[in-house]
Amino acid sequence: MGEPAREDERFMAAALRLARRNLGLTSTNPSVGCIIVNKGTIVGRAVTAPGGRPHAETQALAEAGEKARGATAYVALEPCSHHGKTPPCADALIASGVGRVVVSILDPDERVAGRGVVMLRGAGIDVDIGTLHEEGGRVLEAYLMRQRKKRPHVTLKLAVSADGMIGRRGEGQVRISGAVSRAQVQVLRAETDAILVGIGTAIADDPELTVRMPGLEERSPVRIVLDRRLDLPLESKLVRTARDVPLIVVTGDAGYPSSHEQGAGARRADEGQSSLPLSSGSTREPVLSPLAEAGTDYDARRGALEAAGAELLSADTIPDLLAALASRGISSLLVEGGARAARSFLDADLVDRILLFTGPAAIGEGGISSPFQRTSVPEGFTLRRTTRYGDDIFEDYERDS
Ligand code: AOF
Ligand code: ZN
Repeated sequence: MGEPAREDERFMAAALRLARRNLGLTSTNPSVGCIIVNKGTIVGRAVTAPGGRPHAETQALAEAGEKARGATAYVALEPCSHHGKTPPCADALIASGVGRVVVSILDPDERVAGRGVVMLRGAGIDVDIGTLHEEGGRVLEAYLMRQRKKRPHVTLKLAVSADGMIGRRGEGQVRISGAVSRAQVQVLRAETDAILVGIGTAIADDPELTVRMPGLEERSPVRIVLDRRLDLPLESKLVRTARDVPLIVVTGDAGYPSSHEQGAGARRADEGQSSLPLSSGSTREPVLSPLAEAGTDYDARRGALEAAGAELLSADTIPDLLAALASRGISSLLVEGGARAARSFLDADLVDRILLFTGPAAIGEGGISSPFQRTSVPEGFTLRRTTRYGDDIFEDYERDS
């Protein structure tokens, strides 16, 4: 007989690994993993299905069938107790005859909030709560943030050159990080509900912000551009793909306080260039020019963007924007650049995690300064992990709670 606690952790770790698999696919539902174990053997395993239903438990129980009787169910999140779009998982667990349920995290959804556990215990099932709760809290962090704070969990991603720059003035994308980092960013995007950039970056880089990795293509998150004046060009890749992958254009002051007082060129120089890694190290001019420069007035620009499939969203502050995104079920947001967008979120104290990629080369003259670099990460963040991706140093910082 192994130690029961150890065994619980081992199976819960497996349930959490399963949960990770569908991160970014189940919104507005959390991605939950469930493992059913009978006498030390896994007889059922499942993760919340893409789109959020069916829930994990019902699928895992279906696989286990009769073998669920007397078994232990390991679930990342407390089984639901409500009649939502599907019947309660707590009822399904009771009906299956499982003898014990091990839960990592209690569900803060007000329809559940402990009732799942009460139902299970009421039916004579042993319930243990809190196994690997730290890890469980990380896997479910986006869902928990939206439930508890009514805003998405915000990750800021920055790629910074050895001399602390995120790009070069007047240029499109400049190579900062290498191929391994680029692949990591694709995985990150696939796990995220939405990606955000500022208009300067959208114009300077003309990014598509989709996931382009074999097997992950269908996981492209919602793209969001902070664009107070509606400068996003109709010929940009973002607009041209707006019918296939949702695009939200944010107007109002959240789309940059003060940016309207500056000329487009000044804004571009100040905030242009995302930290997006690039296809070539070439020096080229920004690929696009702002829509306003075409002489179209605001209402016409608005109409044209909407006709192209973009959705316009007005928000006056970053907190307002985040609340609006949360109310549409967006639980995780990846801020990808540029410097001004990064600063807006940092100034609002609304960054939960910072992923910093530091490349080996210097940008030199004409560089656009990063809001911070390895030696000057804002206070209130703790380094959780550091590793090398090729020649890049990768650091993962978490906000102190
Ligand atoms: C579970 N197992 O795999 C998931 C759960 O809209 P509904 O009916 O699908 O309910 C959504 C809620 O269900 C969600 O807010 C959360 O409380 C729970 N998610 N619960 O038992 C699962 N994904
Ligand atoms: Zn459920």
